[in-house]
Amino acid sequence: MNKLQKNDVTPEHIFYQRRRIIAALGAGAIGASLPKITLADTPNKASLSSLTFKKNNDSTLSLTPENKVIGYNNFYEFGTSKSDPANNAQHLKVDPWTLEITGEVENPFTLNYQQLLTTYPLEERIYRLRCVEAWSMVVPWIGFELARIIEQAKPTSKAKYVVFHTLHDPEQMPGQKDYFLGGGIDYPYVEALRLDEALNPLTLLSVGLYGKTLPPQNGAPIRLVVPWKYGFKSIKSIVKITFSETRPQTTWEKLAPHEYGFYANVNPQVDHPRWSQASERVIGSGGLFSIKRQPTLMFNGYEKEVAHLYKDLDLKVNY
Ligand SMILES: Nc1nc2c(c(=O)[nH]1)N[C@H]1C(S)=C(S)[C@@H](COP(=O)(O)O)O[C@H]1N2
Ligand SMILES: [Mo]
Repeated sequence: MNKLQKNDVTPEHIFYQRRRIIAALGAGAIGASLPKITLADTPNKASLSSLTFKKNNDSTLSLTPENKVIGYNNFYEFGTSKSDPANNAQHLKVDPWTLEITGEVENPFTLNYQQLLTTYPLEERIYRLRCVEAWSMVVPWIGFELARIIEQAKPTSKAKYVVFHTLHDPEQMPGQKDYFLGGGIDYPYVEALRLDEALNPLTLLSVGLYGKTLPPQNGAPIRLVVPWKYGFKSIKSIVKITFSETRPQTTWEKLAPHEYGFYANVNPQVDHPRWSQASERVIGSGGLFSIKRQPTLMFNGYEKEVAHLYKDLDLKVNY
């Protein structure tokens, strides 16, 4: 039993899962079908390697304890409970891995596992990750700016969007085989950014956290981190990045377009239809009944760096 159970809001998937279970089975079976939210037993760190990277000494944010960062996760390919990814993802095979960069570019290329870790100088970025479920964490990510890959790929004049694709491998990812375990998502998981968002210096491709390579549950071997957007934009275990003229439909948008928009900018003034976004629970803080709440900041605190990207957009419409 853990303290998060009492205070958690309904996670994003349960609403849909509940509706579908009702449709599939009839109302009688509902109570027993709801997933529990628990932390995994101490996840295995044995297989992670240390990374060499430039330390970040400017951040004033206090870090979330490592066991929370790697034990309380959303990675629906491995199940929808917060403990499922740490419990079910440990055997994800990350080496060999191929990340393919393709589409509207002059220079398509691929990177293998070693190249992901060594091609671009690594640095630490301490960012808050704010989930639309109204909780947040502060994570010492290790990675490099997505802009490095974009420069190397040389987008053509047609490229307007950068699209990211998670591994599709139902043999390894049980949520891709089991509709309920996978939260009803139509896999593979896809996310996208406008090219100017992708080029912003805050946008990171992360290969590690807390000094080591990424644990599978956090999106090994490479995942996106977009700190001014809700957590769901920060797509995990990426196998392909494509440059496109048209805006694709992204995973959560496809599941529930009135709840999850393409932009997904953290915005305390625009509520999710089911939950306020004005404040958030700070994961890893406080005692049993005193988990701390704090106000949510516009663009998650990165207004100065990114507000200019949206100066011509009505953020109530383009949520
Ligand atoms: N492929 C994939 N990427 C994903 C998800 C997912 O289910 N599948 N969940 C997203 C959500 S909702 C959040 S909040 C973050 C959580 O990242 P963390 O587990 O490293 O904290 O990952 C995002 N990336
Ligand atoms: Mo999320």
